Amino acid sequence: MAIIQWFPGHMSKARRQVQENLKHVDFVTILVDARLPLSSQNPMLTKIVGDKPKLMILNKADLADQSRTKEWQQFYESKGIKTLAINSKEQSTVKKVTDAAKALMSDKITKLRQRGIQKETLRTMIIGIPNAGKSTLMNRLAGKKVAVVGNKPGVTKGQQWLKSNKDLEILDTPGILWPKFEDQGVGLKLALTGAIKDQLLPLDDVTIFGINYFKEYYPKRLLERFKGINLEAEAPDIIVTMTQKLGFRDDYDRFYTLFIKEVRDGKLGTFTLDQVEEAYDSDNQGN
Ligand SMILES: Nc1nc2c(ncn2[C@@H]2O[C@H](COP(=O)(O)OP(=O)(O)O)[C@@H](O)[C@H]2O)c(=O)[nH]1
Ligand SMILES: [Mg+2]
Repeated sequence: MAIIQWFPGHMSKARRQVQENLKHVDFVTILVDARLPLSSQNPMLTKIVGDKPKLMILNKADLADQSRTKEWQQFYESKGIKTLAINSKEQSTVKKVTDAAKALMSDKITKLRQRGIQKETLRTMIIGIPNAGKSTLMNRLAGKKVAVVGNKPGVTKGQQWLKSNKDLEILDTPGILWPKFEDQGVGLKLALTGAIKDQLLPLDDVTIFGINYFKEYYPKRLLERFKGINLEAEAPDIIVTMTQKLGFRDDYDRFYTLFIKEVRDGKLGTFTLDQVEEAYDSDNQGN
């Protein structure tokens, strides 16, 4: 498999921008994809964010395996990081995020009050890797179309605060950070969920990874969607059989595209690609 060439040349600039903006906020909202709470994080996140209070939002929770999401929340909460699992497309998100922000900052608010300072509005900035849902969440919180939703960073205007309500304001420029890129396994997870461009990894590798993953963790879903497959067979054989059964003859690309799209759209059900054990493993390695 070719080495991944998606290391953005402007990483240190992105990091500086985030750190500059951090000065203006009370807490930072770290947005990750609930299907990959670990792989969709920036590898230097802790260094970049420093000791700013953090709210970790596991976004796209509607697409993720609920029990895994709970495990991930417990993992981060046990490390003292406040978490929230949401679907940014839902209206209820506004109250959930506002309440979490107030809970996160309650000590600080109390301390300020004791000094006679009434802190009305909490300010945050949203940071995350591309496609984590930053624009969607910002639009939802601001209650109007403000940020460009899609795979590309929005057009940057002069810095402004988007008012969510009297309690919460969001910096209009999200912090866009790069994902981990050293690890092929992480690359495949990012590719399968659509976090990185499809051109970056071969579609057959992504499909084989996806089939093997579903074979191991969600075999029934594979059987339900692709009736008559032999779960004992190797992924490439499954691909050949399915491509033929679907009437695509030997157009394997057509099958890869269909499979990847259906996985991303949740047609094979909710799933999570990162396991909490992987985080413990990397902890033990001192990373
Ligand atoms: N199902 C689901 N899709 C979401 C959610 N949040 C964002 N998306 C989708 O994810 C894609 C990327 O979102 P976007 O806001 O452009 O990500 P950004 O690159 O971080 O700004 C879009 O297709 C959104 O509709 C969510 O909570 N649930
Ligand atoms: Mg965006």
